[in-house]
Amino acid sequence: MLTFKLENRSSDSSARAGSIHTAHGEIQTPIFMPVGTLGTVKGLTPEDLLDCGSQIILGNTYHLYLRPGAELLSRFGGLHSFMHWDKPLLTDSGGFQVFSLAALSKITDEGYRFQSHIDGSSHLFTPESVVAMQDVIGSDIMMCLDQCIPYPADRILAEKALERTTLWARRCRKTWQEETGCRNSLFGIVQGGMFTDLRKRSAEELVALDFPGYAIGGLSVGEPAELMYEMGAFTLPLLPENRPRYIMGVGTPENLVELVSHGADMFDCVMPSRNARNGKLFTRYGDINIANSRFRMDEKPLDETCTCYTCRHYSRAYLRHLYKSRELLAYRLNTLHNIHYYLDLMRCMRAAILGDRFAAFRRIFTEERARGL
Ligand code: PRF
Ligand code: ZN
Repeated sequence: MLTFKLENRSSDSSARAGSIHTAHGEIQTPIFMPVGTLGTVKGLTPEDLLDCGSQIILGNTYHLYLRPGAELLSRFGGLHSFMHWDKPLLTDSGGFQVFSLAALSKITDEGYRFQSHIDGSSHLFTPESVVAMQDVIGSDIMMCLDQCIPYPADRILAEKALERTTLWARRCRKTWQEETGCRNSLFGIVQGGMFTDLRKRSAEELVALDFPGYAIGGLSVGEPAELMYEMGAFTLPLLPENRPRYIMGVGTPENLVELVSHGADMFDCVMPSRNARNGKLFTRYGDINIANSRFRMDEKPLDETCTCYTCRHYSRAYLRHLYKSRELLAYRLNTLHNIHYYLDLMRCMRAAILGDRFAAFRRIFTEERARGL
């Protein structure tokens, strides 16, 4: 099981720096986890990920269960050795991916019945089966099965989903303890829609179950950023100070800075990798589209302050050319940069928290990002 050490709390916000110790190494928080849904962060090797400073990556139970499947992963001794990644690994439990990808036929207290988005075959995910699957994957951090609801959603649905999420958390915890001997770690996920009293109830019910860490789900599902911040700021302090707090599926660089200021420790999002493949690149001075004709003859590196492989060796004009020509190298170089940007942002936040200058860091970050390239 993991242990979490709180290293510093900023005096001018609720931001915190810490470290998580797992069987596959240490994670320095706050941390961003690149998304490697199918056992690969698209376009990058594990060595590339290490070069960018990745300390932990995320995989998806839903995808890995459908392909390559439990039998193969079990034969290979889990995902770490199958994909040649020996650092920490977190897996999402599958519920959210069923909700967003599969043809969901039925959600009941039993679990999710769904049809595969690959071949239409029928499957059932239960709290017990997703913990067993994550144990086969060998994830250092497994997530409970939860029910995420869309935005907007009414109170009746939000309450039902939170009750089911607690029920499932209890069953996941039991399976984790009795079937896996708490070999790895299991996080509970807070739901409750955009209702503060439901968020509070969800957090209290999960905290009573005593998980090694806690996630906040159901954010960044289409609500305005201000509402997401309000829910994050309300829910984060309800979680135990001495456990890692993870905000699932968030977000933009601005979202990360805001939520770290309220005490979040961990994030994952497809944004840096997916946007890279669509030519949308993050820089210190704002976001750009590399296809823009203004970069046609531009000899400067993408981000003059960035130390990534891409920025050390290539011009904006070359990156634009690769992207416009749909060259495979475009995906790779763009992804390297965007992941490096996100991880560097987290490192800068951590250093600012450790030096107790988070508010100053944040002022400069906001100013520079708005300046434009
Ligand atoms: N639950 C789970 N995974 C998730 C979410 C959730 O609510 C979200 C919502 N932003 C992203 N990924 N299990
Ligand atoms: Zn770069």
